[in-house]
Amino acid sequence: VSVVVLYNGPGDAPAEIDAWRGYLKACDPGIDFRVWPDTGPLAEIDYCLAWMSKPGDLARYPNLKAIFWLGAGVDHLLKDRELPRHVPIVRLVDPGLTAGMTEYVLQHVLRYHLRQPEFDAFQRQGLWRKLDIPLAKDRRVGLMGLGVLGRDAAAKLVDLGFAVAAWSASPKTMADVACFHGDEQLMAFLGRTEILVCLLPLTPATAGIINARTLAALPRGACVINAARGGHVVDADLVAALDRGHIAHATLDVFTEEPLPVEHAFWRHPQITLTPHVASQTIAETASQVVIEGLKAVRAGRLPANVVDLQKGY
Ligand code: NDP
Ligand code: OXD
Repeated sequence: VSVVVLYNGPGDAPAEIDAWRGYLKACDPGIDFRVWPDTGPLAEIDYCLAWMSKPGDLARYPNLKAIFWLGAGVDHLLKDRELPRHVPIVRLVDPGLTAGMTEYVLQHVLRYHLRQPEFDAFQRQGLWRKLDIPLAKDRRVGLMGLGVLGRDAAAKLVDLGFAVAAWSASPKTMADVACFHGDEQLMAFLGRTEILVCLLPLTPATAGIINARTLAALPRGACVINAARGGHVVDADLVAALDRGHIAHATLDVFTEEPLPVEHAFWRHPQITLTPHVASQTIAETASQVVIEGLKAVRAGRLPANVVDLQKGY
């Protein structure tokens, strides 16, 4: 019997908790599933499935064997000063999560490619006005981050015929994608990018990466889609770039403070499209299968896939 605690943050929907219990027990009836804070004796807990856990909480389980983080980005987790670093910390790499993000990226890239914000503005003015729309091969999309999510989005954008580039930390190759890497190639990558999509992890190296300097490096009229973390964007710099028309439009799913405070300028900015951190969501149906595979690996004495590199911070 393995004792698993689901720590999905207070206020989580009971239906979702039931779904996790159901899927995990269907795969492994031996799992003793407990829901935080009703953990029972802390020494009995073998594994934690966690999202937005309370700092310090994961350090309380003396016999913990692994942490399964129920999200792809571990920036919140790594802020926990008492995080037990001796156990494998597995981030979520899940086909359902990847598919959701690719849908979001495609939706917003297509919307910009097809100039929908301009048609929306014409509609509000009662204007019947046509605009030229280039072939996809002449639309330059740039992905910051060519990891699990960036690669899938890039592949689907290539399928649609877009001129795709990507920027990563280390050198990469991908068919039909112009690959850039490292600080020294960032400006060249931005200079050729009309629609910028951020899918980076939030680390000290990427915090504030969408700022006055990098926005100015994009061609005039570029659009920005941030589906990674709010901390990637310097909010005031983005608003300034939108106000002077250098950036035409931005789609933002994530914010430095969530929920986004009511008084924040982003809410009412006419060139901003906002979603409440839903670009992709963890769904028990697919995520539970990934967790089960990880549990099997740890029990068999193997290192599970997608262990977070604590040195790199993602
Ligand atoms: P991965 O770790 O698979 O990929 C990260 C990519 O970013 C890699 O290509 C990596 O480069 C690159 N990168 C990291 N640091 C730098 C740097 N300093 N300079 C240039 N490139 C860098 O992550 P995922 O694709 O799984 O997820 C990306 C992020 O998406 C998550 O961290 C999370 O914050 C966000 N996310 C948001 C969701 C939402 O609903 N809004 C849902 C899911 C995820 P290299 O390959 O060389 O290491
Ligand atoms: C994630 C997220 O990191 O949902 O998975 O933001």
